Amino acid sequence: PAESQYEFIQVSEPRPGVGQVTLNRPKALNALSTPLITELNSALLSFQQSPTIRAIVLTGSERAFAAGADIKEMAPLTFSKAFLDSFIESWSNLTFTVKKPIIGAVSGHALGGGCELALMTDIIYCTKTANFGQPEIKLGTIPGAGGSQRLTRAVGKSKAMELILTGKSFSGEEAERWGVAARAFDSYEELMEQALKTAETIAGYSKVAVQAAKEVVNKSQEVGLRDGVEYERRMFHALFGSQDQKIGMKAFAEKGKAKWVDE
Ligand code: CO8
Repeated sequence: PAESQYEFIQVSEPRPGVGQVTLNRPKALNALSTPLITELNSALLSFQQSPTIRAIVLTGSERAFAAGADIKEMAPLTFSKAFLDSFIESWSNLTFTVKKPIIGAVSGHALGGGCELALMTDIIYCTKTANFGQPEIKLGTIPGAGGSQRLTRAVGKSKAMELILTGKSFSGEEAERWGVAARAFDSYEELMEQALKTAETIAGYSKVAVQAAKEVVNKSQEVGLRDGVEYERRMFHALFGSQDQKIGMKAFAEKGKAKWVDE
């Protein structure tokens, strides 16, 4: 879609096969209002449907990935309205309907819903000074977009309890050390360069294998070990039915470079 159709985000294709969504609501530090989330979902869906995009980078600005759900929008919300409109439910589209890998490139604030949005991405890269946290407790509420579940899976119960019950934030350096982020970088420029580079690497592999890999890793977050391993094995078996498996292994044997057909 044309960039101009969006008010709160920007979309681009900065590298071959790589789609980038940049949250762009600078006056509110990318606070995640419903219109912003609607645009984000629409952009991700069009990347999902695009035949050329193979990996996605989701980022904000140097100052803020996103400073949370829009507090001004939430302040007057009632239980019945939130419940009946399934407030926040559409956020999960990112995790449950996008099969292409998403790299979250986090600089600055990633608080509340912003931290949760980052946790929904497949790989988090951040700056060492990034400011992650779940400060909802300070507002008289709790994480509502998966933070209590995903952060706990990432850092373990005791640390997650401490973070969620105190609202204390943690740095990008800590995020890397605790395994929340895959890597933390010294500068914003380096962060973006490395995020795009990794996305480009992934975009260079077979679409079928990449999306199967994402699916099996995600399965590990949902089911027990035995079921997960079995699911992985079935998917592994299934990939012998793909042409790209034949192409990849033949190229290795012939010391050539695989030319994927995505079938
Ligand atoms: N919502 C709405 N507006 C915001 C938000 C937000 N989350 N964060 C910042 N802004 C606005 C500020 O109001 C300010 O606007 P204005 O200029 O009109 O006053 C502008 O952005 C700039 O912010 P500051 O002047 O405060 O900038 P500072 O650099 O001084 O401070 C902070 C930056 C520390 C990030 C500070 O803005 C802050 O504490 N923000 C709120 C962080 C927060 O509490 N986030 C959690 C929100 S709750 C949440 O996400 C609930 C999730 C549960 C449901 C699932 C998601 C909906």
